[in-house]
Amino acid sequence: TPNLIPAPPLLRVPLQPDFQDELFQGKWYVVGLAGNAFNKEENSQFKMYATTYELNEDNSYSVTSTLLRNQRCDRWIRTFLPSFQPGQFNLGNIERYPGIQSYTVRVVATDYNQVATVFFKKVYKNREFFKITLYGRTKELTQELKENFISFAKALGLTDDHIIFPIPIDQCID
Ligand code: DKA
Repeated sequence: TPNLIPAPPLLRVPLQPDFQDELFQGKWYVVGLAGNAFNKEENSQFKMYATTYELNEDNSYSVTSTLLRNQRCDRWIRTFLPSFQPGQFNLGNIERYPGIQSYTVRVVATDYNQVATVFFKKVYKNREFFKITLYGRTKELTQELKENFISFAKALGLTDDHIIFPIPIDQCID
Protein backbone atom coordinates (compact mmCIF):
# COMPACT_ATOMS: atom_id res chain seq x y z
CA THR A 1 0.00 0.00 0.00
CA PRO A 2 1.49 3.30 -1.12
CA ASN A 3 1.93 6.19 1.25
CA LEU A 4 -0.79 8.80 1.00
CA ILE A 5 -0.47 12.54 1.18
CA PRO A 6 -2.04 13.37 4.56
CA ALA A 7 -5.54 14.74 4.52
CA PRO A 8 -5.80 18.34 5.70
CA PRO A 9 -7.60 18.98 8.97
CA LEU A 10 -11.18 20.01 8.27
CA LEU A 11 -10.52 23.33 9.96
CA ARG A 12 -8.13 24.16 7.15
CA VAL A 13 -10.73 23.51 4.48
CA PRO A 14 -12.90 26.53 3.71
CA LEU A 15 -16.67 26.27 3.97
CA GLN A 16 -19.14 28.10 1.73
CA PRO A 17 -20.63 30.82 3.97
CA ASP A 18 -24.40 30.76 4.38
CA PHE A 19 -24.75 27.54 2.39
CA GLN A 20 -28.12 27.25 0.60
CA ASP A 21 -29.03 23.59 0.33
CA GLU A 22 -31.99 24.20 -1.98
CA LEU A 23 -29.94 26.12 -4.52
CA PHE A 24 -27.21 23.49 -4.55
CA GLN A 25 -29.65 20.84 -5.79
CA GLY A 26 -29.61 19.44 -9.28
CA LYS A 27 -27.02 18.07 -11.63
CA TRP A 28 -23.32 18.85 -11.43
CA TYR A 29 -20.75 17.66 -13.97
CA VAL A 30 -17.43 16.56 -12.53
CA VAL A 31 -15.14 18.86 -14.52
CA GLY A 32 -12.14 18.38 -12.24
CA LEU A 33 -11.09 15.79 -9.72
CA ALA A 34 -8.11 15.65 -7.40
CA GLY A 35 -7.21 13.48 -4.46
CA ASN A 36 -4.51 11.63 -2.61
CA ALA A 37 -5.46 8.34 -4.32
CA PHE A 38 -5.69 9.76 -7.85
CA ASN A 39 -2.98 9.51 -10.42
CA LYS A 40 -2.99 11.50 -13.62
CA GLU A 41 -1.05 8.91 -15.62
CA GLU A 42 -3.33 6.04 -14.69
CA ASN A 43 -6.44 8.14 -15.28
CA SER A 44 -5.59 9.96 -18.49
CA GLN A 45 -8.71 8.52 -20.16
CA PHE A 46 -11.00 9.13 -17.20
CA LYS A 47 -14.45 10.03 -18.50
CA MET A 48 -16.68 12.72 -17.11
CA TYR A 49 -19.46 11.69 -14.77
CA ALA A 50 -22.29 13.65 -13.22
CA THR A 51 -23.64 13.84 -9.68
CA THR A 52 -27.16 14.97 -8.84
CA TYR A 53 -28.18 16.30 -5.43
CA GLU A 54 -31.84 16.10 -4.42
CA LEU A 55 -33.07 17.39 -1.10
CA ASN A 56 -35.30 15.14 1.00
CA GLU A 57 -37.98 16.12 3.51
CA ASP A 58 -35.53 15.61 6.39
CA ASN A 59 -32.94 17.94 4.78
CA SER A 60 -30.67 15.08 3.76
CA TYR A 61 -29.58 14.80 0.17
CA SER A 62 -30.06 11.84 -2.12
CA VAL A 63 -26.86 11.93 -4.14
CA THR A 64 -26.75 10.04 -7.43
CA SER A 65 -23.65 9.71 -9.58
CA THR A 66 -24.00 8.46 -13.14
CA LEU A 67 -20.96 6.97 -14.84
CA LEU A 68 -20.33 5.33 -18.18
CA ARG A 69 -18.70 1.96 -17.55
CA ASN A 70 -18.35 -0.90 -20.02
CA GLN A 71 -20.77 0.77 -22.44
CA ARG A 72 -23.42 1.02 -19.76
CA CYS A 73 -24.65 3.74 -17.43
CA ASP A 74 -23.96 2.89 -13.81
CA ARG A 75 -25.83 4.70 -11.08
CA TRP A 76 -24.60 5.11 -7.52
CA ILE A 77 -26.98 6.46 -4.92
CA ARG A 78 -26.09 7.49 -1.39
CA THR A 79 -27.44 9.76 1.30
CA PHE A 80 -25.66 12.78 2.74
CA LEU A 81 -26.88 13.75 6.20
CA PRO A 82 -26.52 17.36 7.34
CA SER A 83 -23.78 17.77 9.92
CA PHE A 84 -23.29 20.45 12.56
CA GLN A 85 -22.98 23.35 10.15
CA PRO A 86 -24.67 24.14 6.82
CA GLY A 87 -22.59 22.87 3.89
CA GLN A 88 -21.13 19.97 5.82
CA PHE A 89 -22.48 16.42 5.60
CA ASN A 90 -21.81 12.85 6.65
CA LEU A 91 -22.51 9.74 4.65
CA GLY A 92 -25.77 8.08 5.71
CA ASN A 93 -26.11 4.33 6.27
CA ILE A 94 -22.38 4.07 6.71
CA GLU A 95 -22.75 0.47 7.92
CA ARG A 96 -23.63 -0.48 4.35
CA TYR A 97 -20.15 0.41 3.15
CA PRO A 98 -17.70 -2.20 4.42
CA GLY A 99 -14.43 -0.76 5.65
CA ILE A 100 -15.61 2.85 5.73
CA GLN A 101 -15.20 4.27 9.23
CA SER A 102 -16.15 7.88 8.50
CA TYR A 103 -17.12 9.96 5.51
CA THR A 104 -17.29 13.73 5.61
CA VAL A 105 -18.37 16.12 2.87
CA ARG A 106 -17.80 19.86 2.91
CA VAL A 107 -18.91 22.35 0.27
CA VAL A 108 -15.90 24.61 -0.05
CA ALA A 109 -17.34 27.26 -2.35
CA THR A 110 -20.14 27.61 -4.85
CA ASP A 111 -22.14 30.17 -6.76
CA TYR A 112 -24.90 27.55 -7.22
CA ASN A 113 -25.50 28.30 -10.89
CA GLN A 114 -22.09 27.77 -12.47
CA VAL A 115 -19.44 26.15 -10.31
CA ALA A 116 -18.74 24.43 -7.00
CA THR A 117 -15.79 22.95 -5.18
CA VAL A 118 -16.50 20.15 -2.72
CA PHE A 119 -14.16 18.37 -0.32
CA PHE A 120 -14.63 14.70 0.62
CA LYS A 121 -12.70 12.83 3.30
CA LYS A 122 -13.08 9.21 4.27
CA VAL A 123 -11.40 6.86 6.64
CA TYR A 124 -11.29 3.47 4.96
CA LYS A 125 -9.59 0.52 6.64
CA ASN A 126 -7.79 2.97 8.95
CA ARG A 127 -6.38 5.00 6.06
CA GLU A 128 -7.46 8.55 5.35
CA PHE A 129 -8.40 9.39 1.79
CA PHE A 130 -9.46 12.78 0.54
CA LYS A 131 -10.58 14.22 -2.75
CA ILE A 132 -11.96 17.45 -4.12
CA THR A 133 -14.29 17.89 -7.04
CA LEU A 134 -14.66 20.82 -9.37
CA TYR A 135 -18.33 20.74 -10.27
CA GLY A 136 -19.80 22.63 -13.19
CA ARG A 137 -23.39 23.16 -14.22
CA THR A 138 -21.94 22.76 -17.73
CA LYS A 139 -19.29 20.33 -18.96
CA GLU A 140 -16.81 23.09 -19.69
CA LEU A 141 -15.52 25.71 -17.31
CA THR A 142 -13.18 28.61 -17.95
CA GLN A 143 -9.44 28.17 -17.72
CA GLU A 144 -9.46 30.56 -14.79
CA LEU A 145 -11.85 28.39 -12.79
CA LYS A 146 -9.76 25.33 -13.57
CA GLU A 147 -6.60 27.12 -12.51
CA ASN A 148 -8.22 28.17 -9.23
CA PHE A 149 -9.07 24.53 -8.66
CA ILE A 150 -5.47 23.50 -9.31
CA SER A 151 -4.25 26.12 -6.82
CA PHE A 152 -6.67 24.88 -4.21
CA ALA A 153 -5.60 21.27 -4.74
CA LYS A 154 -1.97 22.30 -4.31
CA ALA A 155 -2.79 24.28 -1.17
CA LEU A 156 -4.08 21.00 0.25
CA GLY A 157 -0.75 19.32 -0.44
CA LEU A 158 -1.59 17.66 -3.77
CA THR A 159 0.55 17.91 -6.90
CA ASP A 160 -0.20 18.06 -10.63
CA ASP A 161 0.01 14.26 -10.65
CA HIS A 162 -3.08 14.07 -8.46
CA ILE A 163 -5.30 16.37 -10.52
CA ILE A 164 -7.38 15.21 -13.46
CA PHE A 165 -9.84 16.87 -15.79
CA PRO A 166 -12.20 14.14 -16.98
CA ILE A 167 -12.96 13.94 -20.68
CA PRO A 168 -16.44 15.31 -21.50
CA ILE A 169 -18.81 12.70 -22.95
CA ASP A 170 -22.45 12.65 -23.96
CA GLN A 171 -23.47 9.14 -22.90
CA CYS A 172 -25.19 8.76 -19.52
CA ILE A 173 -24.66 12.27 -18.22
CA ASP A 174 -26.87 14.45 -20.42
C1 DKA B 1 -18.85 12.86 -6.57
O1 DKA B 1 -17.78 12.31 -6.84
C2 DKA B 1 -19.60 12.56 -5.31
C3 DKA B 1 -18.88 11.62 -4.45
C4 DKA B 1 -19.75 11.10 -3.37
C5 DKA B 1 -19.03 10.01 -2.72
C6 DKA B 1 -19.83 9.24 -1.72
C7 DKA B 1 -19.34 7.83 -1.72
C8 DKA B 1 -19.65 7.14 -0.48
C9 DKA B 1 -19.52 5.67 -0.58
C10 DKA B 1 -18.16 5.17 -0.35
O2 DKA B 1 -19.38 13.68 -7.31
